[in-house]
Amino acid sequence: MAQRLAALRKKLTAIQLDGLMVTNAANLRYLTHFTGTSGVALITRTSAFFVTDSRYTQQAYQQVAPQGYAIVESAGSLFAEINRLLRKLQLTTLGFEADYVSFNTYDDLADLFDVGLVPTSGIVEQLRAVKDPDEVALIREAAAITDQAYQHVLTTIHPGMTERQVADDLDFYMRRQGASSVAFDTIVASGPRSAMPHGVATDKVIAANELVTLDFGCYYHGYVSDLTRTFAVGQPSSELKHIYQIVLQAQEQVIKNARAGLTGQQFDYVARQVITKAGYGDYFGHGTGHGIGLEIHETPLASPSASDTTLVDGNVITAEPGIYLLGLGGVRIEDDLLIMSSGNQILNNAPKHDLIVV
Ligand SMILES: [Mn+2]
Repeated sequence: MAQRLAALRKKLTAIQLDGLMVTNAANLRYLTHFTGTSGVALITRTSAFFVTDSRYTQQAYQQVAPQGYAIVESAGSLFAEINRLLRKLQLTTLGFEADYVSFNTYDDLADLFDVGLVPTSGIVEQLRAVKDPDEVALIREAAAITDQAYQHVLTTIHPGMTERQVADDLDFYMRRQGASSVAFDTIVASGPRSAMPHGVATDKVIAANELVTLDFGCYYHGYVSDLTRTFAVGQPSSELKHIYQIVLQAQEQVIKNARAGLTGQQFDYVARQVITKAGYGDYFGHGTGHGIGLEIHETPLASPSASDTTLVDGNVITAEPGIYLLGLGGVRIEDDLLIMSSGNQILNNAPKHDLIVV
């Protein structure tokens, strides 16, 4: 934590801010270890405060105080308490997280605070994009739980089950293995619904000879995993088998090439060119990858427009190309990669090398 605060203070100095007010829950957790829902951190170049209400005071002393924060319990508005601190500390410029402060809250803050409010964007997110070994270990564990859940579902899924039953089975299995919750609503998209990249599980009954795409993940001690596999329940059509092989090749090319120094655009292009050359470029509408960590979508992103993003050692990013054929079905294969200067490490080991038919 000392390292995180030191890195943040270096940024504050570079952009000439006296302090930063942090309100986003994931950023708060990253900087303070707080897991509650009501708190604001004020980090200056020399001090750190955490303001919360009485519901979380004890928790703040347990989680946040050991990280070097003075805990302040507020009886009323957390921002009023922050303002008292700003006066006491005689700050003149305060950064706030412009991406998460509503128009109305900004209005209130501008009235309440005596300091110059400076909108900032992505300061803590940039720090979060580079994972330390402890964070990688938690993502690895989240990925292992996800892999096990996939293996489990392959043994239980059968025609006649609904997508929702499969999702329940996956979700419950992950919690029994130590996950605190799912990372997002589990996607179970079967038959023609597999052409919907984000087809969250419905009451549709899974029929024989359909493709099924599962896209799911879990939280483990605050960190997420994100896994997608497409498999078949009985024999699907030859075109669907064909696109499986193309998506697999595209995803394997990404794994072969991903390393620090690549831009998000280049990372994306590795997959896109395989799919385009095979004639399915128009059926791959989303980006190839996104960072994961405390949140399911975070920095860095890999897409055709991500030319200003450069991957660095310690990023964890998904590799998830897909092909989606309206009315027929779709395929996506996704693993989580730890980016290193020499290449990458795959954090998942769920099988994918042949289309699995159950
Ligand atoms: Mn994903």
